[in-house]
Amino acid sequence: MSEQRIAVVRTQEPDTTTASTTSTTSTTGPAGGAGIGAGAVGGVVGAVPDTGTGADGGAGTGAVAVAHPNIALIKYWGKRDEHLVLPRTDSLSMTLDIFPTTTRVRLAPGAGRDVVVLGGRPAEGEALRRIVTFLDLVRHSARLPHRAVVESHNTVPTGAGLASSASGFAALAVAAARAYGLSLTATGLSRLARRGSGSASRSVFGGFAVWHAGRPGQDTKAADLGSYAEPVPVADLDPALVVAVVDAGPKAVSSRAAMRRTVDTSPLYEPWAASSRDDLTQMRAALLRGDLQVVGEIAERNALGMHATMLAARPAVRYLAPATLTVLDAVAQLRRDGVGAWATMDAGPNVKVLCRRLEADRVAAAVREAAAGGAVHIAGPGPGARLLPEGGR
Ligand code: 2P0
Repeated sequence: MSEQRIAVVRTQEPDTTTASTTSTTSTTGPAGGAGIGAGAVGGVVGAVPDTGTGADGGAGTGAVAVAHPNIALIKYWGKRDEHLVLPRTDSLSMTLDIFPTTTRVRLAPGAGRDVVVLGGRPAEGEALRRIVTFLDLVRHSARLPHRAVVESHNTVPTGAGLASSASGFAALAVAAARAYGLSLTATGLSRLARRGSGSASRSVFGGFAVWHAGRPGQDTKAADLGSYAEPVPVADLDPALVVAVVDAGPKAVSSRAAMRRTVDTSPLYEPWAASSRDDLTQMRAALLRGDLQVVGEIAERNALGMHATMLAARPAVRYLAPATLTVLDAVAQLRRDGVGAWATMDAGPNVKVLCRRLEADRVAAAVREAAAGGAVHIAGPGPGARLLPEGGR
């Protein structure tokens, strides 16, 4: 396993398997009575409760990190452990160079609760609960009780099946680890990000990454240690992903709920999981020899198979919309015209088309016409999650 170092040098991997998943603090409302409503974006630093310990609340207790979303070419769909976020199968993705998430974490010693501001608005409900639970895990690992102020700016349409939770929890993991003084390797950060959202484990790395499911049936600690992402060796591919946003609205069923229902009720789930393991082996070989056509063909069949498992769930989960199928028709036409283009879809109706960088403009034009008014973006392989200088953007 390659132990790349991103944030800080490892001393010892903290045990992140035993933290409680429920916060004992209130997770609603502004911290310490300091308002975070009006003017919260620029004013979030000012919203840190007055603890009398200075603006940073202590030495070295703030950090900013940036991370990019990733798109899976071999999908993660189904968990074997909900608490540890352990998947049933390995998955493989490309991190994008668009839609970054920037997250600042500042410790707030003395504050009674965490303050979380997403895109300038106080987080609430499930989004807030997941972030506070994640911070509880970091606090437990770091043996530091302090609450935090989290400010995050996401440039990807949230909840649209465009992997906003991947960039979000990867950036949060890197920033929170530094703010709380956790000394983790890139592998350790990947494991930590996984606990926030499975796909975030892959966004810790740039380019292509594989997320290992790890071996089932192990004790908790061994199972946690065995599931992380790492970079995948690839030949010179010069790939692009053309992202067609046919609907940027929030999805009706969360991916978390949809994958649970699929595993529990779909008769097609186990056959897909078995074929996905073969797909991964074949795709790794194709990436190594630079065969984009085979990579694309495997990615498309893997994604369609994943959607088939959902359609067979009881009740069915259907993310694919009429506009999705129109874009799929355009992709098929591109292939008939001799252009290498292969589609993949996640937990939403949007389509990502894998192609050669040199042909991305042509693919984008065809997809734009089919997407009828939807935004189209061209992405290349992007960087892994990283710390920014304090105050940096
Ligand atoms: C993926 N997706 O591999 C797959 C394909 C959606 C379809 O990872 O429950 O938000 O937080 O671990 O990571 C979306 O699921 O789920 C996802 P949780 P996550 O990209």
